[in-house]
Amino acid sequence: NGLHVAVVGATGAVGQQMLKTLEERQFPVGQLTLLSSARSAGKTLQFNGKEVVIQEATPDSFKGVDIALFSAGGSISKALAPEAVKRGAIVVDNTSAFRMDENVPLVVPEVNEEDLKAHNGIIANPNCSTIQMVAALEPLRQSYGLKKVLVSTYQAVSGAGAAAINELKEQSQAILDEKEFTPEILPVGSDKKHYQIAFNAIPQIDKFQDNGFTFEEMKMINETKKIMHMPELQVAATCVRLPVVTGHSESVYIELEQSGVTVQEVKQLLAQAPGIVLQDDPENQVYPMPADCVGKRDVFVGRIRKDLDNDKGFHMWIVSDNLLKGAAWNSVQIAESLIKLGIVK
Ligand code: 11C
Repeated sequence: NGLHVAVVGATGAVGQQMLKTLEERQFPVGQLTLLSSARSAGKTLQFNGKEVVIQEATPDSFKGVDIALFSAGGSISKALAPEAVKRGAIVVDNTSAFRMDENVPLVVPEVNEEDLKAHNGIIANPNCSTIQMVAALEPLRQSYGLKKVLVSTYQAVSGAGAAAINELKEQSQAILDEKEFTPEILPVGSDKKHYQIAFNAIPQIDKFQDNGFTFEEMKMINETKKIMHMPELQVAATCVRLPVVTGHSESVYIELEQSGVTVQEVKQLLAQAPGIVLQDDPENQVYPMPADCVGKRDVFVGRIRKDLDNDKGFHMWIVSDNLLKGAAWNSVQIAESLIKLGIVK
C-alpha cells in the first residue's frame, strides 16, 4: 500500500528537509529507498520512527520506484535521472541539470501545475530564489498582467549547502575570538577566489557568465520566463549572499500591464493567494524577515508600495525558507500534484 519513494541525496541539507516534509505531509509512502554516494552508504536515517539504511545510488536502485526525489547535485541527476525513468519512476529533480530542457516541465504548483501533464519522466524543481518570487508574482500576473521584474536578492548560506553553513559559523566565531581564518567555500567552491561571508555581503552567487550576470542571476531570469510562459517578460536580477543561515529575501520591483491598480488591491490579492502570507503593516513594523520564516512552507510578502513615478510600478519584499518552498517542500508539493492529477497512481 502506498507509493515506493526514493530520495537521492538523503543526507544533504535539502534531502533531510525532504524526509521531514514527507512525514509532516503524511505523504503516502509505502516503501522508502534512501540513496546517496558511496561515502554515505551504510549510514541510517529515521523516517516515521523507523531506521532506514542508506544505499549507494546505482541505476538498478530505481527498480519498482514510483517517485524519485533527486537532490544530490547536477552530475548525479544527469547520470541517474534518465536511468530512474527507464525503470519506470517519475523523477522530481531539484538540481539545475534539466530545468531549461524544453521536454522537461519546470514547476511551481501555485503557478503552472498543469505543465506536469506534459512530462516525459523528469520534472524539474526550480531554483530556490526563483520559486518564492514567481509564487508571489503569479496572482498579480493573472489579474493585472506583468511587464517587468527587477529583483535584488539577499540569500542565505544554506543555499550553498552544509559546508557553507559551517563556514559562516566558524568565521563568525573566529572574528569574535579575534582569530585568523581563510575563506574556502563562498562565494563558489570551484571559483578562483574565496571571500569572508561573516559580517559581510558578497555580490556573487555561482559563477559569472560572459554577459556579466552570474549563473544564479541567469537562473532567476530564464526560469521565471519559462515557469510563467512569458518569454517576452523583462527580467533582471542581482543576487547577493548574506551571513544568514536560512531564508532568502528579495527586494522586487515590478511593472504591471494595467494602470490604476492600488496598493490595497495588490495586498488583498496576495492575502488570498495560495501559499502566500501577507505580512504588511508598516505602522506596527510588521514585515517578513528570514528568522521568522525558517521552518515554514509559505512565501511571505510585505513592504508593498506603489512606485512614486510609475503608476504601473510596485515595490515589495519577499521572504521564504529556501530549503522548504525553495527546495524540499516544492518537490514534495510537485509529488502531491502528480497524485492529485492522477499522473501517479
Ligand atoms: C543558492 N539558489 O542559494 C542557490 C542554491 O540551482 O538549485 C540552489 C541551486 C539550485 O546558492
